[in-house]
Amino acid sequence: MKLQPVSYSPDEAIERAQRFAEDMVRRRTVRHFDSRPIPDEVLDAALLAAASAPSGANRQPWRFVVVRDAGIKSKIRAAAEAEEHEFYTRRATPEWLEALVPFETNEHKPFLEEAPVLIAIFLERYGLGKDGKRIKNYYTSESVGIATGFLIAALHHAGVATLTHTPSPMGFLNEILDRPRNETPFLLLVAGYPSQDAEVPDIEKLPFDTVVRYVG
Ligand code: IYR
Repeated sequence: MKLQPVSYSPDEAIERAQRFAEDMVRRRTVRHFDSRPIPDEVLDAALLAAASAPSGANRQPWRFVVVRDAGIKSKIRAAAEAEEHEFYTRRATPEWLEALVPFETNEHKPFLEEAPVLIAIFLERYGLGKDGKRIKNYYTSESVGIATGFLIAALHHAGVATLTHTPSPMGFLNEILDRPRNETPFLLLVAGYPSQDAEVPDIEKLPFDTVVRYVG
């Protein structure tokens, strides 16, 4: 089918690109949320944007499970904190713990109950045909990573802060959220509004010319 192209004049393109970048560079990962709810329409629109991401062979191997129920959030918190306890006391190497010092993280994850919304993002490793036959998916981590990026950007655009949380392993999410075996938890996105006293670590992004190189 014919593409319906979007086209901007160079001036418009520059304006749009710069406005978008200005908005995106203001994004900060937040770890302290208040309980103010996110409007359903904001969540729906952000998820629609996320689900429009490109994916290997258009298999769309992402599934988003939105959790707002206090009982389910508390189960997730308990299971995540059990894994985090193992991480901080046994699994993490001294080098890894050292790298985490600026973030002041520990095994306690109150945000999993305080934030109004948890979005558990699952990666569908393979599809299942009607006869139970496995249908191969392609570039699943790349695809789900891109969709997650779209989701974080869309929520940020609407003023919603997020935390990309990855308790490891996250198998408990399959049990608590009753997801099938062909889905692997990819990431737990905590979403909401920063609490009044929210602080963020004093960290910086790398200089532009370290991360970008124009050749030719
Ligand atoms: N999952 C742990 C540890 C952790 C690891 C990285 I890499 C971070 O950038 C932040 C935390 C936790 O959530 O505390």
